[in-house]
Amino acid sequence: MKVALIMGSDSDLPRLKPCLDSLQSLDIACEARVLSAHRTPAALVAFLKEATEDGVKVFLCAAGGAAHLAGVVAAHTDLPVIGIPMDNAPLGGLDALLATVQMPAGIPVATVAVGGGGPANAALFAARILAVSNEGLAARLVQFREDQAAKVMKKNEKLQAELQS
Ligand code: RP5
Repeated sequence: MKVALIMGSDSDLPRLKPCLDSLQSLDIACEARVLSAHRTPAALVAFLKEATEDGVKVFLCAAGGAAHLAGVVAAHTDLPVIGIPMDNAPLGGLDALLATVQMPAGIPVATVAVGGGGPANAALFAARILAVSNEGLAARLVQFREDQAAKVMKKNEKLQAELQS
């Protein structure tokens, strides 16, 4: 049970920490690489082959600006591809969002939100794909959801206590 996270630049890495953390907390192995659709096209295609032979089941692709990474990866594989548009200056990620999400019919890319919960949701979406055929992971996702709900309820209780004091 393994995924690959490909980022177009190491400048993307700090904002991908929630993605890596979420994968780790769900016990999903991840191969992370800096590879660019534009700057290292041959190395990118070589990695896709190697990763597929190595058992990777989902590709997560993070890129900013003219973000063609997820689309190019999807063009080279039949495995699920999740695009993570990065919120770079000067256009704030709208450029990356449109470049990632507006795929032509026949080559699908599932695209998460720009910034915010996008990177973490990419990990959770990959987990849901893998959980279809992995009961242990499905159980961990149920536990994750319960823990998340419990945290929100605790925050609500705190708010109610503050409002009444
Ligand atoms: C994209 O260009 C990368 O994914 C990154 O978000 C952006 C800028 O890259 P650097 O100039 O910081 O290497 O391909």
